[in-house]
Amino acid sequence: IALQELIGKFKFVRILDSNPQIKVISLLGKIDAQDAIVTMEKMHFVYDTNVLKKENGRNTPVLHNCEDEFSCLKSIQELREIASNDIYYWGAGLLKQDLDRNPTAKINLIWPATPVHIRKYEVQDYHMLRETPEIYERVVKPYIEEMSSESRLRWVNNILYNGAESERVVYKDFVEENLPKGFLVLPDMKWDGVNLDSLYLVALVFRNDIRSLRDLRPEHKPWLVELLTKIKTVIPACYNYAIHPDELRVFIHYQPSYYHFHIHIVNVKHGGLGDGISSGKAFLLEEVIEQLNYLGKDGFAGRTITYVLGENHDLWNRGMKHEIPRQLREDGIPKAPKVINDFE
Ligand code: M7G
Repeated sequence: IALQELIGKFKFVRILDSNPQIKVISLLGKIDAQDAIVTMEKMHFVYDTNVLKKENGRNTPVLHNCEDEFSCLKSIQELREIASNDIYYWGAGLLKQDLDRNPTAKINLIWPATPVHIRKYEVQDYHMLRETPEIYERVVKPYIEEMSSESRLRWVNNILYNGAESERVVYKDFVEENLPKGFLVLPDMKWDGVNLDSLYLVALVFRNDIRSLRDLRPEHKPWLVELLTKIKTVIPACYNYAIHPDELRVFIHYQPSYYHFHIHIVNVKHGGLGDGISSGKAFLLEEVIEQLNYLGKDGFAGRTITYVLGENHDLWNRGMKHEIPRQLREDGIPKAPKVINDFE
């Protein structure tokens, strides 16, 4: 069924979250009596085609005058002044839109959405916590096992083995007799696929023995180095060197949403991604590789990892919420007093 048809049937239930900074809103609703999540993101401005100018051997994108009918200023159809003061003026404008050349919003749909999806998109409180190897073994590992079901990872396997999104794959490194080493890179669901400023790709590996950062051991180092080198070689070439290897932020998430090893590849200038590129969630692949030099043979399974966890995450109720007061006690950090008087 096509996206348009599904969106047409969407019956609104409630707003899950709204973020004015990244201009994203997530709505919960029903489509054919099943839960659906629609996420809408206002698109970035169009400016005239980047001019690629050779400078010191690099193709430097130059942002030049907005001449295109959809470019920033040219696209203003109506303009109303809100107020002015001295040399300052501000107003509201209506911009010319076009489905292909200047769409208004990027619209994502998850349907049927599971309770895990709904909780992930719902506004929630976040906490910093330490995951020790012991907590990992006791709480997190069993959870990861449950989350590695065929249905949860179907989209990954569809891409790797069933040709899903195949026309969008930008690079496939695949040697039949050496499948475990192979990987492919394609545009992430988070990217509009057009604006290089917000380039967001995801690399999926063919091997399925690595569920997360926790499974990385020193023996994986050469493989990871090779992956990273290939990514930094191939991706700039795929985009005609409008982006350079040193402009790619390459990282993995812990905790990820999907426990099949994958790598996020994002334009370094793209910061507006909620918590997706924050410390406490994103771990730079270079740093991960470097740490493997110092971790023992158990690699990341033997390390305490500090990260951010939301209260809607299943791990929160499976034990993490009890770890936090325990850790604060252990650190000698006093509890907040029960009654806080107003400051005089
Ligand atoms: P993650 O770290 O497991 O989750 O990354 P999170 O970043 O969502 O917390 C999985 C990545 O895969 C995310 O960047 C998703 O946007 C992306 N992704 C998820 N799905 C279901 C798809 C999909 O079907 N196709 C593509 N191309 N990307 C997806």
